[in-house]
Amino acid sequence: MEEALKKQLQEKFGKGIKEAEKEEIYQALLCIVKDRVKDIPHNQGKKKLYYISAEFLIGKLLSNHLINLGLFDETRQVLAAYGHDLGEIEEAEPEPSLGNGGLGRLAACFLDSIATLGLQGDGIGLNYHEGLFLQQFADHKQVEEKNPWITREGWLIKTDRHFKVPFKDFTLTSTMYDIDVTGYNSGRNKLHLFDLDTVDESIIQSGITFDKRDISKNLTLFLYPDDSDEAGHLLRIYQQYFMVSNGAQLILEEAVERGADLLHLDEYVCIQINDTHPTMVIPELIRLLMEKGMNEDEAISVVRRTCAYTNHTILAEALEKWPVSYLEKVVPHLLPIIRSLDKRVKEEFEDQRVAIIDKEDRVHMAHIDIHYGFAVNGVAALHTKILKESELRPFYEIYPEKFNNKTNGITFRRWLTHCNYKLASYLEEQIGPAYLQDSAELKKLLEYRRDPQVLARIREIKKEAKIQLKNYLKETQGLEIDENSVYDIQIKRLHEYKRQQMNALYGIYKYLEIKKGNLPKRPITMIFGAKAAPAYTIAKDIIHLILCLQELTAADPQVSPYLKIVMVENYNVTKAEKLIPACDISEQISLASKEASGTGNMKFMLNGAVTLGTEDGANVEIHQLVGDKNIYIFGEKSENIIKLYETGEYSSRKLYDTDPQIKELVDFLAGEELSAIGDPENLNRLYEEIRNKDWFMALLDLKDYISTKERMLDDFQKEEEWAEKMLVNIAQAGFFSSDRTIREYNRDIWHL
Ligand code: 26Q
Repeated sequence: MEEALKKQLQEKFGKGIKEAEKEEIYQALLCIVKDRVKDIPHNQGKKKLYYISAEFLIGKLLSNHLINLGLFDETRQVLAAYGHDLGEIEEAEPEPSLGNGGLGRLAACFLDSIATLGLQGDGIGLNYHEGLFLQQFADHKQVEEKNPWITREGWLIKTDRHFKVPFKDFTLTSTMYDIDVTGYNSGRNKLHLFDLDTVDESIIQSGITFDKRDISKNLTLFLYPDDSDEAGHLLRIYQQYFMVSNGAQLILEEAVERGADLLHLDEYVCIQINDTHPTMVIPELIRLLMEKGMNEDEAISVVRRTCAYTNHTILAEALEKWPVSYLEKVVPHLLPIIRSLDKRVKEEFEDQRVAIIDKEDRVHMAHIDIHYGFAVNGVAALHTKILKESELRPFYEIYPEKFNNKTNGITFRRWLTHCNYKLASYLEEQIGPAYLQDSAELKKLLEYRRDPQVLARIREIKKEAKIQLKNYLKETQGLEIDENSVYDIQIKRLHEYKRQQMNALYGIYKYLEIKKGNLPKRPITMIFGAKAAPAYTIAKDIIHLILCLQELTAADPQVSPYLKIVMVENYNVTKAEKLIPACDISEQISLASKEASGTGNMKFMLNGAVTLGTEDGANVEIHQLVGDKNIYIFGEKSENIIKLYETGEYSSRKLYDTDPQIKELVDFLAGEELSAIGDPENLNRLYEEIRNKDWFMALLDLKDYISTKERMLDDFQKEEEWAEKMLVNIAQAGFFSSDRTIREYNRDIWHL
């Protein structure tokens, strides 16, 4: 690496390694790594998997490739010898913001594991020029800006594949871009991102607003453009169809190249549909196969053997339903097929609940996937159980054999080796490198659970990560935090069901306790990171609350030595990589039954944080693995929550009126301390929402949450015992490797 780097820097910039600027070293490494990646053979085989997804939250790629190519250690050492730090060099790399949260990051972890296992599998998505959005804070509020990430030199490779995509009034010609996907010590796959040459960033006015009707200029500008009006809705249909039509054409072309007889497409291809956003791939494939001469029965039968669907949510508002009239306006040529699919279902099943087109003439996208795919999976054991028993029960009764669980996972290359190099190296010293290929090996660490030396070293590594985070937050946001405090972290999309508002109410509780003179034994740093969907008013009000609490606590000399509340701006993959290794308490506090899985919970555990959580999503499986002593569980169970929704019995107002402690905390939202800092309109709206609606029942679990967190903070003081909890969490995290998840997908669904 040293020679290659010298040569590149000399040729490109006429400099040696020592004198080169960080940006220049990054450019040189980019060139070297891209070149090496090219030499890795593509994974091959008769059958190929396509993972089609609206989001791929891939994060920065330099270290990822270095690790996978086995060049990470060497590169770090070479740079260090010349006074450079790889972490700092990476700051020159822009992070693509091609995703929103868990579903997108999962897709990225899966691509890493698919390649690592030597499986032939590519991603298919869109090349959003401005990503989701860049979050900035102004006046204690979220402001959205565009987030350009495409640069002249980067990982994106323009190909000469183009497809024609027909819409109602015009046809667009796509360009396919590729990003290489490497595996750990293994072969190579691709992420294909489709785009239009005519897209024009200059149509963006202030923030993220633009003319939603100018499709040839706006199609791939943003992920999830605002769909609060009809033009926005139509734009999302344009995007989705553009993604799946390109995908379907590519898939068929490549299958034919591999020698497929299209009547046996399922022997050559499996398509994994990542939630309902790519669902139109089903009617589109049927359409294309019929164009090639198949009759409808044949085409349906082929597609049904080829497509599999993953469900990532049970929230009603996320289950996509498109009005037929909207589809008519964008893709009228798909409607005869969708109507025919619907007719076949109605002929076979009387139950209205399983219809594709409902009485209000809306197309239920998930229903297409379930009827016309061969597999349906949930993403954690509890989630799949809820799908079978309640949310998708009528479907489970029809097709029990299609339903299966695939508990999510994370790639340890990014979420341990890269983000917590010191811990990864120490684990390797203790138990050997085998855990990198076989994550179950991490259990060997349990032998050391009472070894004071090992426990001391694990604590030391955590402390170093906490200092690094402190410095990072100081440099990037001017925030002051104390590395001797306990770091309590909640980072995820902002949503009421994830209950950041409940955590904020804890912050208010602690603030008031400190004001009364009840000081915590150890200072507490509460850290939040979250983007709110631009049109999600209450989510933005919750951000406003947190930012007001940040100022309130920082400005109060009586409180700030004991309690800091901070919110990280523009939370993304890169920031997660810095926050997770430094965390003591991992907040996983969704209302039971609402978080399909969670994957942040797994990342924290692997890095030695202890979970404070409800029995929801994969928390249930974490609980089973680490045992009662090594996790803090609170809150109402999912069965009871589901019943509460059925009976409509829950009343936050009753809790507010009858419990003085709850009332005190909720009243603080509308009190003078906060309104002196923030905007009374936002604070009062949130106050009324929680007091009178509280759809996700934050007040129901609030008291149990507070007392469990207090017990946890007490236990944090028992340093040896806490270190053992950290160790057990790390040791039991092996199950959550995405390599394990992908082996299961391949064993049960893909059969590559
Ligand atoms: C739907 C309709 C209109 C506009 C947007 C959407 C939409 C967009 C994104 C609906 C859902 C999403 C994203 C969902 C998501 O990220 N789900 C998460 O998936 C993770 C991976 O399986 C799980 O771990 C999380 O529990 C789940 O919340």
